[in-house]
This record gives sequence, structure tokens and C-alpha cells, in this order.
Amino acid sequence: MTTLLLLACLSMALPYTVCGEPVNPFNLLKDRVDCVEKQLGKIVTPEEDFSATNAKLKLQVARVDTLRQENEALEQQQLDGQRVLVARLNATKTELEAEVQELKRDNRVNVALKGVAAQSSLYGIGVASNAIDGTREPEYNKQSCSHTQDDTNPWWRVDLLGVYRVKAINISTMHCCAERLNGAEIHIGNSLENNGINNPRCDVISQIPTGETHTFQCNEMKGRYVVVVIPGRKEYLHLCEVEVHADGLSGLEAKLNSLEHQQLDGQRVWGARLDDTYPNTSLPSTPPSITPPSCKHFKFIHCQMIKRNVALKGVATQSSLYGDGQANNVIDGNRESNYHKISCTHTEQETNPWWRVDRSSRSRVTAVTFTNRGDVVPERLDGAEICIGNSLENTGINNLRCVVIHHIPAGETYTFQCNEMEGQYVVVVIPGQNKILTLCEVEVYGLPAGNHL
Ligand SMILES: [Ca+2]
Ligand SMILES: [Ca+2]
Repeated sequence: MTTLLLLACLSMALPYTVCGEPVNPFNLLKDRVDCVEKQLGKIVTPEEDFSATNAKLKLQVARVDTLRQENEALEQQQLDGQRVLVARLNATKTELEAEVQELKRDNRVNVALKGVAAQSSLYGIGVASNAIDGTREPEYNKQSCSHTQDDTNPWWRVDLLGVYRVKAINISTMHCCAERLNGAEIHIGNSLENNGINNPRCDVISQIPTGETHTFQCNEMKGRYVVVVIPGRKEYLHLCEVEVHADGLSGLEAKLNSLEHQQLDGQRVWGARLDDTYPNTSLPSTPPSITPPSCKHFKFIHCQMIKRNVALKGVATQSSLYGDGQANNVIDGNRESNYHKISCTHTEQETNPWWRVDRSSRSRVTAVTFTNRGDVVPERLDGAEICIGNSLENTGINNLRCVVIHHIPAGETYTFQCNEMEGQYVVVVIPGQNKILTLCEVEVYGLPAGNHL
């Protein structure tokens, strides 16, 4: 108490001035920030290049040791999203130094720099980590570009070692042969299925000129892995730098995000959110093996099945029938991939063969899982498109497209994320002439429309 009084007396006695004007010592921090902003406003305009001018002000303030703590708050004071005010006491503690620093454009941080890179194969000195070494150097010989062999569907991937909300990705090409990257896709997500290629797609690279850097916006897609793949052809994949500009998720959100992907039995996923009425923010480290009704025992969370195979209750139809390949075989709950066990569909050979499930009610489709035929001809499914929506126009093919299936190996099951596309119908079509559509199981995971976790 005595100390407080003494401090108060000192405060009254010492002339606290900011920008030459006396201030209330109890509003010192606030006034000082205002002052700095005013000062900066006079000498720096938004159009100026901050990295060049890097304005710096020195403000006379009284000796106040407690400013050390207050400075921590000051350092985070943002001016306009692109610039940040950094302030600190100088060595003599009698002056406050304040400067405006330009943040990286849009306040983004390249989180790939701390990641771990991998790729489908290695050519020469083009190790995967060259694409996250922090330099865009385009000369292959300078060992800053990744380079695969002439692979079919070559891929490169960075594991960000945590889940991030990805805003944008910069990709820099090599001096040689930049056209090889044409048609490459950028995928982001938490799955390593199919080397991460089955994660949702951010964008397709149409063309990046030799030695240049292009930016792809990813709308805050969440994920731990960023994958670049050249689908559908044999090609060398080389990348001189991949910069991933992203924000980290909060601790709790990160936990939830990883939990959401923890499958219990292939059909259910455990999810949780904080209950606003309960302050405890702790979460169990592993999903409880419980069904939704018993979730209510957890007072501090809600949990529910956030994914269930809603295709099972649908009605399937297809463009034509060959042999025993009934349309409903694909939603019989059985992933048996041998066509002769009568759990797969089969159309005639025709133009644009399609299969469709009517789920009789609208829901938000989070993901669609496909099991391809396992005994022979898995390549028939290559190029199939998944469309989701509420329209039956053109047999449902005109609905929005979730994904194009490049290839699912024989008998394997792949999951494609559809980011909660809403629709009553899920349609699979193989565009082109003389095509045959065979599917052994389609699982549609979704949430009721309007029910947000
Ligand atoms: Ca590099
Ligand atoms: Ca089946």
C-alpha cells in the first residue's frame, strides 16, 4: 500500500509528457499510443513503402519502470492490418522508442519454412526440402528446387506439423521447363490418404512462367498437409519454392480439428465443441467410444456423430444396367470389390454413363468415399466426376462438382472432401464416349442441412 501511494505521489509530482503535452499518468499507455499514431500519420501515408522509410519516433516519457510490462502490449498494437507499431524503452529507460514496421503483406507468415517436405521420388539434387528452404532461386544447379523423377502423378508435400488455416500459397517455378507444372493441383487437408492428394483442392495451376512466382488463394482452408500433384500424366515435378501463408489455429480449435478426423469405425467420427455455458476448456485426449445420446454425460462438451453414411438410406439409379451390376449394389453397406460377388454396379458401355443416389432430404455433404472395383479394370473409373446438388436437370450432372477422380487403385477406398456442399442428389458420371461405370461402394457422409457442429 505504501508503495502504491508513493508511486501515485511520484506520478503526480513528475511531469509526464507525451509529444510535449502533459498526460494523466494512469492513461499514459493509451495516450502514448494515440500520440505515436498521430505522429506517424503526419509523416507516413498509406501509399508509402514502409520497408523503405521505416519511420521511427522517439518520444520523451518519464522514467517508469513498469512500462516494461506495458510495452509487451504495445508491441502487438496493430495499426491497419498491414503495419504494426513496435515500441520499447530504450536502454536508459527514459525514452520510449516507437517504430512502425511493415508486416508481411496481409499479416501472413510462411509456415512452410518450419515444415517437413516429401515427394514421390528424387531426381538428382532436387530434394523435397529445397522447395521450403526460404529462397526462390530458380536455377536447378543452385540446389534450391525440388525435383522428382518422371513419375505418373508426381507429387510434392509439406507437413506443416500442425493444423493451419491457409490463406494463400506462393509457388515459384524453375528456369527450365516451367510448363511441366501446367495443370498441377494444390490440395490442403489433414489426410495422408493417397499421399495427401485426396484432400480438398485449393486451386489448379494453369501456368506459371519460367522463374516466376504466382499466388493462389485458399480461402482459409484448414489442414496440416499441403500437396502439389500433377494428376493424370507422367511428368517431372519441380518446385523452387512453396510458401504457405497461414494462421495457426488456437489450441482448442486445433485439438478439435484433429479429433474431427479421428474415425471410430469408418462410419462415425467423434466431434466436440465447447459448451458456452461451461467454462472448462479441457478435452479428453481420445474420443470416447460412445453414441450420441451418452454424449450428454460430458457436461463441458457436446459430442455427436458428425459424419454418417447417409447414402445407405437413399435410392440409387443409373444410366443403364449390365449383368448383375444393380445400382443399389453400391449402397448395400458392403465394400466388397470383386464384381462377381454382386456388390458392385455396372452400366453398359455408353456415352457419359452415370450413377445417382437420391437421399430424399437435403444435407450438407462433408465427404464421399468410393471403393473401386478390385478384380480387374480399375482404370475405368479414371476421370469420373462427383456432382452434388438439388437439381435433376441433365440427370443431375449439372449440379456443382465436388471432385474429379483421377485414379483409385484396384479394390481401394478413397475419400474425397466436399466441404459441406448441400444437396439431395449425389451423382457420379464419366464424361466421354464408350465408357463403363462400375462402383463397388459409395458412402456419403453428411450433416443435416442447418445443423452446425
Ligand atoms: Ca527454394
Ligand atoms: Ca457394395
